Amino acid sequence: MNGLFDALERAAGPVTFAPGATLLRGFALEDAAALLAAVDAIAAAAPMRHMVTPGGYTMSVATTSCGELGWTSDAQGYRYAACDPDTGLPWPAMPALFDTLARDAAAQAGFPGFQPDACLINRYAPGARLTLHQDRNERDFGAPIVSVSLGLPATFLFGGIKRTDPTLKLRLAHGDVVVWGGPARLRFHGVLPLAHGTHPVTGAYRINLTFRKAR
Ligand code: MD3
Ligand code: FE
Repeated sequence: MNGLFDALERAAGPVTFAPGATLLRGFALEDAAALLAAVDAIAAAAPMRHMVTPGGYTMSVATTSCGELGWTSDAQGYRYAACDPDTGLPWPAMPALFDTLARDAAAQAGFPGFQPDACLINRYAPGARLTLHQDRNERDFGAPIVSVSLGLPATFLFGGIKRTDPTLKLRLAHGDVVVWGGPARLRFHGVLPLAHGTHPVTGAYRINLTFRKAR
């Protein structure tokens, strides 16, 4: 029933649905298999783990990173670090395909010259969620964040500048890319608990890549 709508949306190219927030439906579809193979290689060197928040909660989402910097969380707080605290090693390098895809998407959304130095990789199993939060550990809020969704679909919550502002729901599916910059950069956002399902490429998971300029 949504097939035609999706097709039209695809043909129309980038859709800016809020100031600074642009959806590129299916932008990563052709690269999906290569992206997922790269995620497997990264996770072999820097295993997916459930980080503990400064408040003492273990996250339901499993994470790893690649690039010059990786995102970490522990009792001391959230931060970006050059080494993986679990292995003591530098995070795996950002694959050229990741960098190219993120730059191209950002440019299409009106952010030419985006140079990500970190890619946070989130893995959701059914039931995993991300409560409403802001991304403010990066130094330069002038740079956008580019997100790539792979595997099982999720309902994304897009809020306002205050935690209590109303939220808009956005269905993000395999291959969808969203660029969040300018006035959207500091808006609250989250992901509802992932529904059970099986995706032909990722099985029982959703994988989300977020490209950031952390320093
Ligand atoms: C809107 N990840 O890792 S990606 C995160 O699907 C995170 O795994 C979610 O939020 C996920 O921090 C959402 C979409 C996203 C990422 C960053 C944003 C939306 C954003 C920053 C500002 C506004
Ligand atoms: Fe976030």
